[in-house]
Amino acid sequence: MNPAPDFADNLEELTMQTIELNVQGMTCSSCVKHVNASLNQLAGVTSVEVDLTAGRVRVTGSVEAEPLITALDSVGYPAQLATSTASDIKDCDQC
Ligand SMILES: [Cu+2]
Repeated sequence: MNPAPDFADNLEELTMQTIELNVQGMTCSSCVKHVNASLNQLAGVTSVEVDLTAGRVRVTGSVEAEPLITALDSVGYPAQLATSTASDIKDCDQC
């Protein structure tokens, strides 16, 4: 039979975290479904909450923001990481 596998070294442990994204282009409940589906299929995603009116998505799981953003982009909803203090933006790179 097979020798006991030793995968322990390969385990990349990502801690559970909640990532908030600002998502553009969500206009109806159908969009919400698309966004939900595209995020839920990603490895490590535990839960997805979509706030249509705020244009925000909250993803919980052992995930990084980047694959979430990539997944949303690929289904037509440009997304970016929402800062936790969105109402308190002080520095702008462009002006
Ligand atoms: Cu829609």
